[in-house]
Amino acid sequence: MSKRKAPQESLNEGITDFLVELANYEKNVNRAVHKYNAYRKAASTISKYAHKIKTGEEAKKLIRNDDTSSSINFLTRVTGIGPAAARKFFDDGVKTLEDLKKIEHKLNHHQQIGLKYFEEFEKRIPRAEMEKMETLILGELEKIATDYIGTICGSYRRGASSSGDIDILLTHPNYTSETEKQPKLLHTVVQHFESIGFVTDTLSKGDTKYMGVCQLQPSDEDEEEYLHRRIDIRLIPKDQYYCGVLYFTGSDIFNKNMRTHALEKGFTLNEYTIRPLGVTGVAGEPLLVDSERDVFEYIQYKYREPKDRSE
Ligand code: DCT
Ligand code: MG
Repeated sequence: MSKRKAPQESLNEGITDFLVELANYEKNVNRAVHKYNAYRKAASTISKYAHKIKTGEEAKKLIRNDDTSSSINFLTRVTGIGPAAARKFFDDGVKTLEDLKKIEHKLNHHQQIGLKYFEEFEKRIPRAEMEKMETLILGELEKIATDYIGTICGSYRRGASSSGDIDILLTHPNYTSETEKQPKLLHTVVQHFESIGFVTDTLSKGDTKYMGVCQLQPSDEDEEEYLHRRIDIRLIPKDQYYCGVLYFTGSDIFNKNMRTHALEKGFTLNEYTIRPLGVTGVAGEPLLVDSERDVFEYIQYKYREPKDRSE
């Protein structure tokens, strides 16, 4: 009897067959050879795995294991390192946090701060801490000038139990899209937050957008120090403030859905304005907006409280 190789028992045949099918689809239908290769590679990795895959997480780990993209994705977790920089570091053999520390002098200021606080920035901010920061921020704004208007947006405003960062929107009645730029309104606030030790580092400072780092000082009842947190402050003209608040409250999915609905109703909506679209599809002048509700009403979208804006 001739020796016949026993058929290779594959525990994950369903998955690998499907991946091969996807690969062929990408190659033949979409002519996407890179996607074809990626699916083939994933199928090959999984076919060598000696256990039955039970969760997506397990499959992901496996597929990413030998993949350059896992190193590149990791590097982009450092604030200041985008996909292009990550790829460049990777090509130079810089793949881990330790590698980055060795070439710290080659990083720009933003990236250096990102590296310095890497572990702290990865941790989410508990809602109780966000509430403390909101009280401090709004209280200090009031001290600087009573007519500043500030809102902590992002997931915090949606009622999330924890947040990734602090997104502050700031405006002032004297500042509109018709007046001159007023960077001083923003820089005064930043300087004040630095002077009280709340803002500890700056990543970038423009006329309308500040990106930095902040930290609460522990009070007597606190047992531990607070972590360093990412803080963004945006100065927005008063007439664009509520479109800004709406946008930066999110979620990103809610924004996308609301923009789609706006288009269906003949409006174009972005983080600055809402404008009617003419028959030719050209956007007209911005509509007057004095609250988030105004935007909902223009496009006949049922009002939703921030806590109901996950999608
Ligand atoms: N946003 C958006 N589209 C994006 C990114 C952001 O519409 N691609 C808006 C919606 C949320 C807001 O900006 C703030 O962005 P993040 O801080 O990234 O989101 P978040 O909802 O505050 O989540 P996290 O708690 O992680 O900060
Ligand atoms: Mg956020």
